[in-house]
This record gives sequence, C-alpha cells and structure tokens, in this order.
Amino acid sequence: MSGRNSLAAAHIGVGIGAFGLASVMGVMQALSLADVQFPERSERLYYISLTAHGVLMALVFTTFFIMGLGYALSQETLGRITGRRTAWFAFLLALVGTVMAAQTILRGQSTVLYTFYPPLQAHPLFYIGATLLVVGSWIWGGVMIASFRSWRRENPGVPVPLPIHGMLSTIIIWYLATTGLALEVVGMLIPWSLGLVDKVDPLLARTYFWWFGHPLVYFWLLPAYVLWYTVLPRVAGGKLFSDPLARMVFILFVVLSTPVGFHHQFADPGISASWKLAHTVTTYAILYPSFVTAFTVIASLEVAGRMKGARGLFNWIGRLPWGEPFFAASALAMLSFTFGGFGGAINAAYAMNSMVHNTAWIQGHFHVTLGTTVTLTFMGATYWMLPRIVGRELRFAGVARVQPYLWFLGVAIFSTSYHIAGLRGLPRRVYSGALTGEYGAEWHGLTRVAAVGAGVMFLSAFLFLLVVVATWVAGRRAEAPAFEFAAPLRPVTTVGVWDRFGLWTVIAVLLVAAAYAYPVIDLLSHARFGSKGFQPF
Ligand code: HEM
Ligand SMILES: [Cu+2]
Repeated sequence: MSGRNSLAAAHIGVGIGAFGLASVMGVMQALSLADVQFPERSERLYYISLTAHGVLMALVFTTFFIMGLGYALSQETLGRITGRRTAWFAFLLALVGTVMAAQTILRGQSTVLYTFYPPLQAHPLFYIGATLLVVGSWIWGGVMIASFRSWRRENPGVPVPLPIHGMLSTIIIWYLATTGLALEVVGMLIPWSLGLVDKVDPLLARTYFWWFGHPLVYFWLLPAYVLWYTVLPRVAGGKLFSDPLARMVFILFVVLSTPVGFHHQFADPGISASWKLAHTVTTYAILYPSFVTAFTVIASLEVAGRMKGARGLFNWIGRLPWGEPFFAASALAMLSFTFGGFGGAINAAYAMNSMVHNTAWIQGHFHVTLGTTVTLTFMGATYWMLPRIVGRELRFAGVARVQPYLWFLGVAIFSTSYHIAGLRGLPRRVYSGALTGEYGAEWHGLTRVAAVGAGVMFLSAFLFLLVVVATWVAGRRAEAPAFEFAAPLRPVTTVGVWDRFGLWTVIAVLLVAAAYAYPVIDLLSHARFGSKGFQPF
C-alpha cells in the first residue's frame, strides 16, 4: 500500500475487518437468545462471543475507523500528516494490542464483557492489550494535533477547516475520557490481574469506567457529525446552513460530554442521589447540541432540495439523492437517531431507568444508536471515501445502494423486538430467552423476531464487506476523486471564540474535576469495599 492516504486506508481496513468478524458473532448471539440450536451452542461460547463482539465493535472497529478518518481529513484539508513514521508506529502498537487482547478473549481467558467490571477478572494480556490500543490512539491524537499546529504556523489568522475543528474536538474528548479508563486499567485492573494487589473496589472501578464510557459515545458520534456537517450537504447538492453553529456544537460536546457518567450508575449503591442528579442535569444539557445538529443538518438538506428547484413545504425531501449510498446511509442514520435519542432520554430519567436497567431494552437502544447512527454513517462514508483513498472505482455500486436500507430494516426489526422484550423483563446478557420457563413465554416470540432482524443485519453486513473487498482488490483503477466538502451559506472568515481549543479544554477539565473529584475521593476512603477476583469459568 502506498500513496498519501495509505495510513487512512490501513486503519479503515483493520476497523472494517474487526466489524466483519464481530458481525458473525452478533448473529450467533441472536440465534442463541432465540433458542435456535446450532453446533457448539453453549453458555460458555455465548459469553466469549459477547465479549469479543462488544470489544471488536465498540472499541476496535470504531477506534480504527475514526483514526483512519482523521488521517484522511488531515491529509485532504490541511495538506499534511506531520509525523508519518510515528503514526505508523502507533498503528502497529494499536494493532498488536488488539490482537493481544482478542486472543485472550477467544481462548476463554477474558470473559469480562465489553464493560470489564470487576470482580470479573481477565487475563493480564487483555488489559495490557487494551492499554496498547488506547496508547496507540493517544499517539494518533498527538499526530493530528501536530499536523494542525504545523498548518496553523503557515496559516495564521485563518479559521481552522471545519472537518478538523470537529476532529480536534473529538480528540480532546478522547483524552478526557481515556484518563478515566487509564485510572481504572493501569491503576487497578493490571496490578490486580497480575496478583500484585489482592483486592479492588468494584464501585470505584465502575465509576472510572463510566467516566470513560459516556464520552466514549461522543468519541463515536462526533466523527459522524463531522461527516454530516461537512460532506453530506455537498453530496446532497446543497450547502452547510451554518458554520458557526457547527463549531459551537463541537465545543459544547468538548465541555459537556464527560461530567455525565453517573447516569449509567443510577442503580449503584454508594453514590449519593444528589451526585446522580447533578450528572442527570448535564446529561439533559448535552441533548441540546444534538438538537442543534438535527436542525442545522436538516436545514442544509432543505437548502439542497431548494437549490434543485423544490418550492413546496416538504417536496424538497423528494429531491434529495436517496439512491446515493453515502446520502442514504447518513439520512437513515439520522432517522435512527431520532428514535435512539428518544430512548436515550428515557434511559437518562432516574425513574424510567429503573424499568429498563439491564434489560434487553439496552441492547435494543445501543444497536439503534452506536450500531446504526454511527455504524451506518461510517458504512456510507466508506463508500464515499474508499475510491478517494485507494484510487479504485466502487465495485457493485448497485449493492451499495440497497445495503443501507437493508441495515435499517434489519435494525428496525431487531431493536424494536428487544426494546419490547426488555419492557416485559427479558434481562440483558442472557444466553437463552427461554431460561425462565413459563414467564419467558412473554418474550420468547420477540427473541425469535429479533433473530430474523439479526439475519437481515448480517446479510447487510455481508454485502457491505463484499463491496469493500471487491473495490479494494478488484475495483477498476481510476484517478482518485478529490475530497469535496460542503461550502457554508455564509463563510466564516476570522478565528472566533469557538476555535479557542485551549480555553475550552481548560473549562472541560474543570467540569470533569467538579463532577468527579468529590465522589472519587469519597470512594477512595472506603477501602473496605474491596473484592477478590471472580473467574466465571
Ligand atoms: C450483524 C449485526 C449485529 C448483530 C446481529 C448484533 C447482535 C447482538 C446481540 C444479539 C447482542 C447480545 C445482547 C445481550 O445478550 O446482551 C449484541 C451485543 C452488543 N453489540 Fe451487537 N450486533 C450487531 C452489530 C453491532 C454493531 C455494528 C455494534 C457497534 C458498532 C454492536 C455493538 C454491540 C455491543 C457493544 C454489545 C454489548 C456487549 C456486552 O454486553 O458486553 N453490535 N449484539
Ligand atoms: Cu451515557
């Protein structure tokens, strides 16, 4: 592989490879839940698979894809990647870490699910491998920042290109988030798994995990927003409705995405109700930048429809390029997000949360959000980007046109079923929907319907991989099309307050400290909650 976008191509290739492997596991899990017999079906295999699926999808696919996207955007908008050798070193580090962690999962030594809560204990190489993946991503962030600074020296007084504004925001969020993860993994789990300390405090570990776990959501989501703001209006034939609003949105995420973690810990004892309330307030605050995004992106699409001659109130929708794979994927991703956001607001409300906590509703929810809003956008972006980074024409373009619709249909069946089954009490993370005997009858039919949805998703995943692999190895070589970004209706010409990353980072750090310092100090003074390791198998 050579060429100016080979870094991007390598990262995206690894990400999509992880996605492909994990898709096979996903469909197997759905069959198991529906009690469809297949060879080797067992509880043990279920949890190994569930851990591998969660880690490969949520951590490996997303992180590699986002790193690759970042490099492509840096190359194409700043005209450089400063520190290519370092970037390749980081790639290898992340890859070695991933393989290290994955092999301990597949051997059955790290069945800790993707949340790795103690007292579940993994093999030390699982934690060390995950750490290497994160360290690799930190170096990626460093290379991106170095590229930006080098560009800034040559272009003083010019507003940072919007795609890079979004990526830099993503990187700041990632550094804030992974600080919590490092405290948990390096400070607690690695020494504990090596036997250097005898006990860990599960509640403290969970608190660190969710310090990481919610901003993780914005680490996934912001790159999708970058694509919606900067590429989608262009593909739709229109203009970005407002550039400053987009910058404000990215910065609001930098400021607000971390101090919200307790909304995942409503059911945990040992954290006071007032701290849970404080994190609930910030959680509802962070809905606001997503509402602004919905407004701005939809307004941009309306501009596109009107530029193509639409006059009526709604007929601009029909003028949009629904047969274009990137457009269709992103539009369906946004539609899913209206449902996902609705579910998220329910999860974030203390009383309603207790109704859905740890039920199948949760897997219904995150396959709509992460599994569709983010994933489908990345799939569409792959169709858009691949010819531009490997210099080959898209193969099976007709398949690429229907594949996003198929995914949307599959998830609609899959997630609706699990949402309802969850409301009827089906727990999350069980290997059989029939385990509870007669009571299980209330949801058993739903797990079967969900398995049909999983089959449709799997078919769609397969078609996606088919297009990607065929393009990569057998696409007709062609001049790589340029990366074209949407022009704003009114361009921003000066460096404004939303470009002051240093200032916003300081505010974000202060808010993280306000949200976590007291609860963490409180937990650290309760060493009696220590727990010995628990090996499930
Ligand atoms: C072919 C498509 C997919 C199918 C059929 C599928 C199916 C499933 C099933 C049945 C579960 C088990 C739920 C449980 O027992 O609690 C699950 C869990 C999960 N899935 Fe998927 N999934 C797919 C794609 C994705 C994608 C694209 C993502 C994210 C990018 C994703 C992320 C996750 C995560 C994070 C978990 C939770 C793991 C855990 O509980 O530790 N899945 N999936
Ligand atoms: Cu959250």
